[in-house]
Amino acid sequence: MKNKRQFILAATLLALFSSPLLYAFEDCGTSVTECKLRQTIKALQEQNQKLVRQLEQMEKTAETAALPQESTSGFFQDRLKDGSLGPKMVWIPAGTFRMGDIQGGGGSSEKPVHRVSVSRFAMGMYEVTFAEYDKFAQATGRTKPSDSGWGRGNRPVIYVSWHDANAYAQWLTQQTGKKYRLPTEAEWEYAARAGTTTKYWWGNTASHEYANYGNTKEGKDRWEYTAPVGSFEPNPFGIYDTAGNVWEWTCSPNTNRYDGQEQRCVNSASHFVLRGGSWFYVAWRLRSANRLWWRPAGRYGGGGFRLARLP
Ligand SMILES: [Ca+2]
Ligand SMILES: [Ca+2]
Repeated sequence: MKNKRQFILAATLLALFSSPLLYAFEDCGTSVTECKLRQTIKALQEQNQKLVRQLEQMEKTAETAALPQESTSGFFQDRLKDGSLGPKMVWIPAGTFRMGDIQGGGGSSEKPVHRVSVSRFAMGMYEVTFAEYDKFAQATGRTKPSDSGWGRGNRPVIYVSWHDANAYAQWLTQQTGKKYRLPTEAEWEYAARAGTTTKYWWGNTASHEYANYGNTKEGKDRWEYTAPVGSFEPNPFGIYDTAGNVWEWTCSPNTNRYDGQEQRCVNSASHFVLRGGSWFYVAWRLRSANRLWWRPAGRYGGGGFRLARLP
């Protein structure tokens, strides 16, 4: 009973001190002690609110600083240790898709067509460029790869082995604190299809209006060799040059037929899969389902890569 009385007293006092009415009569003067007590409580409440607001602001600032540089056009860039920005990355939503030779006419390694679920991840908006790779080579004392005289800067890096691509991903991971790696084959095809089931993301007919291939110039394709990245339209996910320009290394080992390895990243294999065709290859190789495989040490004028980044 005593506890109950104390509880009611405390609740009454709390209600009284919280009441805005009370403060309207603050200078009532009935009791100096009571008035001072009220004033102290009011001051403490105001101080408390001020601290809460300060804390909220500090949390907001900390969150903003930790966030990667987001842009309104759908990409983000993580910061490197020197304050500069990493490659432009695009979030790819989680989903399920049909992987493989949906339209027919593909190679035996593109079969069977099967359903694959992919978790949310980010994919490079472009193939990794010479500018990006050269920065890494410079910082780590690696030999800069040849550009065959076709130009560096925003052209896709070429003559990079699977090991080179992985070293770059590891360096970027260490620089940004975010996990970068090559995409698995499944992630690559899911990102390249961007919800489409056609041979190419733009339809079933090959076209130089959408990609650089065939070692020839035609229409919008004004390049015999590599084209600067982003010279054509992006696919529905907002990523460029999945079809053509340079082949892109994946972290999945080659298999004669799909057996689940296409959803895995491995550290070593006799051959790794590359995707997307290149400036040199025929249109058949640019199909979203097509697969090519090279030795991990192979460096070619048509071989580059694109990075994935985990959330
Ligand atoms: Ca061309
Ligand atoms: Ca490509």
